[in-house]
Amino acid sequence: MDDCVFCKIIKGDIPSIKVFEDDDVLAFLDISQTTPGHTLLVPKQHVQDIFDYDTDLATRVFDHVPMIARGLRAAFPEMKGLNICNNNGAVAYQSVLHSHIHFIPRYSDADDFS
Ligand code: DGP
Repeated sequence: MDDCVFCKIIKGDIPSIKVFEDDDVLAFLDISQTTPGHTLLVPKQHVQDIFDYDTDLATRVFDHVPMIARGLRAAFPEMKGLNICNNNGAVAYQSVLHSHIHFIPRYSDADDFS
């Protein structure tokens, strides 16, 4: 997808801070850093949202979730918890139309939820 910001990140046309990469996925730091370590996991194949996945691709992408979570816990030992969320559709606050999973580390009860 020529006009997709996450496809450009996957291709390296837009720089990102990579957390993990293999043949199926790229994980990189979210530009907004809602909290330190806020990470996005995206399929390399362009799919718009959860409704676009077939079972095989869903398995290959979502199987990475525990590993990314454990990696963030190792990298940010002061992390006390983690929100994992996946927005689908503008009404659900999806702003980038290339499916992605947010990992938002939580450090205290006072962390802003946004
Ligand atoms: P969502 O609202 O669920 O579609 O989240 C999209 C996220 O993508 C948002 O938290 C900000 C992030 N984002 C948008 N553009 C860029 C970019 O160019 N680089 C990085 N690293 N993150 C981006």
